Amino acid sequence: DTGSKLALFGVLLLCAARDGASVPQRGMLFPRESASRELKELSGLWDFRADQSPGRSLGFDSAWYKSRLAETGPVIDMPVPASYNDITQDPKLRDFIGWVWYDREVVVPARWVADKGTRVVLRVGSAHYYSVVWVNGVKVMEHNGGHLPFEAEIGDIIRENPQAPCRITIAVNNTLTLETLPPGSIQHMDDTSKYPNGYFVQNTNFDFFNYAGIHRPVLLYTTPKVYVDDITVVTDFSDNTGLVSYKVSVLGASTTNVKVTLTDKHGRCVASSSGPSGVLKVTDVNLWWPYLMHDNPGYLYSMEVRHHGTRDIYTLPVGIRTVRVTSTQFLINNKPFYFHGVNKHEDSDIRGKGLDWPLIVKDFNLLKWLGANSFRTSHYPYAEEILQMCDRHGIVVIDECPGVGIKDIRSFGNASLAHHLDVMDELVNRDKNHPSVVMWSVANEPAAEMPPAGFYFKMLISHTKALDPTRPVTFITDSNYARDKGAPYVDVICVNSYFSWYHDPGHVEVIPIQLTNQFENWYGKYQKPIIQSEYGADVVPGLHSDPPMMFTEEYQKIVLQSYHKVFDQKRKEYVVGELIWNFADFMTAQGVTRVVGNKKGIFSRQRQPKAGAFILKDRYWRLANETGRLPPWNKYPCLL
Ligand code: BDP
Repeated sequence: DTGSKLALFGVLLLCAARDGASVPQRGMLFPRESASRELKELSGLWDFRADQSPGRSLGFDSAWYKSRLAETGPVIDMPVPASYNDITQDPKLRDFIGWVWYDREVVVPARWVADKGTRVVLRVGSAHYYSVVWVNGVKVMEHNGGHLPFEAEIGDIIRENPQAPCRITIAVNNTLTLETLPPGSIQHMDDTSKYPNGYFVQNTNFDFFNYAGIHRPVLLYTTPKVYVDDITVVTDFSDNTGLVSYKVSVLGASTTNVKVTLTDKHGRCVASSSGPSGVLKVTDVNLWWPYLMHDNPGYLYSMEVRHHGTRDIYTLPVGIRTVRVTSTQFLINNKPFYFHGVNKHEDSDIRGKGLDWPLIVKDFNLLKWLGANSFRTSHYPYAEEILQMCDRHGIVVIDECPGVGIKDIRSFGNASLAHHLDVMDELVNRDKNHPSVVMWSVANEPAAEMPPAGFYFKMLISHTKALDPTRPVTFITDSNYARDKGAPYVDVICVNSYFSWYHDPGHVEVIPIQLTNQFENWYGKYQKPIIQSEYGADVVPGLHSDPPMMFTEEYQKIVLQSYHKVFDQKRKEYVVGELIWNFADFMTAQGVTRVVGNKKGIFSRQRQPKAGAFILKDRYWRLANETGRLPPWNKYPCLL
């Protein structure tokens, strides 16, 4: 009915109006304990309720944030972090659209409350997609967009009533509009001969399940009142000397009385400096190298930043390396780097997109087993915990923002562009210091042939380059090279193609000619290095046929092998990488082309290898042997 339709739009408008009111983000250093900083994780069970009212606005109308959720209606247990969709048996919750509410009480250590010189910060690692947060019924922040963290200082609120437990309420709305990232649209079905009253669906243009909820850890941490708010490092080297240019911003006082010390893996001080900016010189530097490119990949120094007045201490891991692109090469530390890697998703059974340490560690073990040296964070920023693993293990990252499924011309308007620029600000701000991140990807397969795309990508890419002049920028294309309006602005051309799958299905014999032409056309037009950023084929594990047929293990194998032959010719010229689609099977919306999700994984969703995984493993180790350094065998017993 019109009433509920209007109400839902009301809620969406509420979102839009709130956008401008978002808390400005300053530094977003990953929360770490130190002698001056404490941390309290709020992972575990929260109370939860989906607002099932027709307009989804009952929670706001009845001010559910004013008391415990359990006092205003029924609640269920909800784990944090996790997507809520697959946690219950209720199909309404799996496909829910609108506001869901979480709350829990927290015991705040008495000394945090007593000491007015302590800042208490509430941080949400990420929530999909629009969040409003209250502490003891007082709104403390809002955030537009999933995949990235947001935080607010809550010390004053908890000090108002030091005896009471601290109640945290988080309302999260997963609605996607033409102006969100990723974009989407709500469609109302008015034909009552076909649909129930007030029926609506969420349309999207991306190929993964629209999981929602609080996906990354929520925590409280403390800093002194005067504190290190942000650190930016840019690294370089000349001969044997590493150079770390740093900038520190201190908030809470005008003084920037800081001391910076760099120590090596053994805790030995290798350089130090005073003041808010400077250059640290490291003699006999250990550069940060990718996995399989060096005997000692992922070397990290520790940069301790100490504020004298309040003794605030923050320690940042620092990898010293350079990235540069020529017309035919991607260079790390001035040496040609070839991406032999994967595309991933944050996705698994039951927890959906929720951060899960066993899964993360398993995936890194699989990457190493495979001989993969890189991945792309298709199609959104991954948890910072994952990037930290990449830094430590030397896994190279193409860091992608959530600009996926930009297909509607209305999503190229000013409001969309402004939000997209904000998201790039947040992403670069969060990830700028990770040595593993070597390139920014501003979008995946946008409708780059549409007239507004030229202006849109020019703005977006130049903005990103201004934010970070040290890294190349790309966007991932699938469109015809001649019509692509964004390609002139990128540093590296990243192309997705599915020859013999979406085009000429079943005909692997077309791959050599079509793939060769793809590369020659793009290179001929732009003279920039090219990465095959996606290719692959679906496999239902256990299906076999010879001659190979689509969806069997044999078909995935022959598609991969046919692509590889062309890669081997073109990597001698200007192809600088190949990333399989996809590392593992993943959940998607339901549809006639998806059999319980996308099955292009070389591993199943449960991380068991398909035949294609062994093809890739042989190839990647061979490539590693040609282009880099195999690790000493005894260091990797799993490879024996
Ligand atoms: C590509 C998309 C990716 C899809 C893939 C596919 O970038 O998100 O999952 O196609 O269809 O075009 O498997």
